[in-house]
Amino acid sequence: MKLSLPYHSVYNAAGCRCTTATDLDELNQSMADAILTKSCTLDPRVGNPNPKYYDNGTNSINCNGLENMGYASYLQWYKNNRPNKPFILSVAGLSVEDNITIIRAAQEASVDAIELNLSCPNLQGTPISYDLDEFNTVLNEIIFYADIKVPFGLKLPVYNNPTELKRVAKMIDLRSDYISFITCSNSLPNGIVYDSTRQPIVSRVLGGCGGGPLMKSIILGQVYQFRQCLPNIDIIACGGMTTIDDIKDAWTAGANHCQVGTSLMVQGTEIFDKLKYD
Ligand code: RRO
Repeated sequence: MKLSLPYHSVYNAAGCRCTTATDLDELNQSMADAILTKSCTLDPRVGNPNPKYYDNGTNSINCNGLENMGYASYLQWYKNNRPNKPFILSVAGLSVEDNITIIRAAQEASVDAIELNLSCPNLQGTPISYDLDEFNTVLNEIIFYADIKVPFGLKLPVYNNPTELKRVAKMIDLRSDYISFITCSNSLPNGIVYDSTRQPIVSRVLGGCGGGPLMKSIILGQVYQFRQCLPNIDIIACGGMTTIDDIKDAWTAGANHCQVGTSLMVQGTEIFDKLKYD
């Protein structure tokens, strides 16, 4: 099923000012074209110890660790508020079974779309979407058992190896009856930022990095390569989108919509006023 968003939508990236009910209220009142939740699990999670986020105004690092209210609270917020813009649930269950349970409940609640996140950089071991055999198996199971009937997409990690990217594109193409969009991309895993006393700035030392012109170049490359392989799928650019020119670059590379992450963290929801254009 096709994603139904206003043409060239601009909205928040999962994880950025979308974790609490107050965050969702603010997104609802903002000029964002849609509301995407923090990636949710079956049960609420407090995530990693603080500090788990840092930015220097341009680049960010996080080791959030999937802090979230639990899927039921996001669906409850949706039920209570009925926003007059699309509501997208980001799903990051800790097992195939959890993902199936959450996706089924989200469909029952008539969310507008589901973005499945199998690319969190801050959990133990290899993110599923980097282990392509495992990714293939997990997608088969989720699609088979979750009975997908709302617009459904994948939040992908950065694939620097073009052969790997093409293999992922093929996996998506084979499931194009179910997967209608992809979001390129999650943060870059396992960076380090030290403070002025040479201490790691986030509690787990390593974290996912995002924001800024370098990230934007990487993301434009991901969008461009996936667009060549997947002419009919919706592609959402996410990473280093700060100005209208960045967003126009994303359309040029082949994106349909854009998500804003670090710049939303830095500037707050007012960034969506600035990113409106005709
Ligand atoms: O919660 C996180 O640590 C996190 C997630 Br789920 C994700 O997908 N990307 C990220 O940078 N952080």
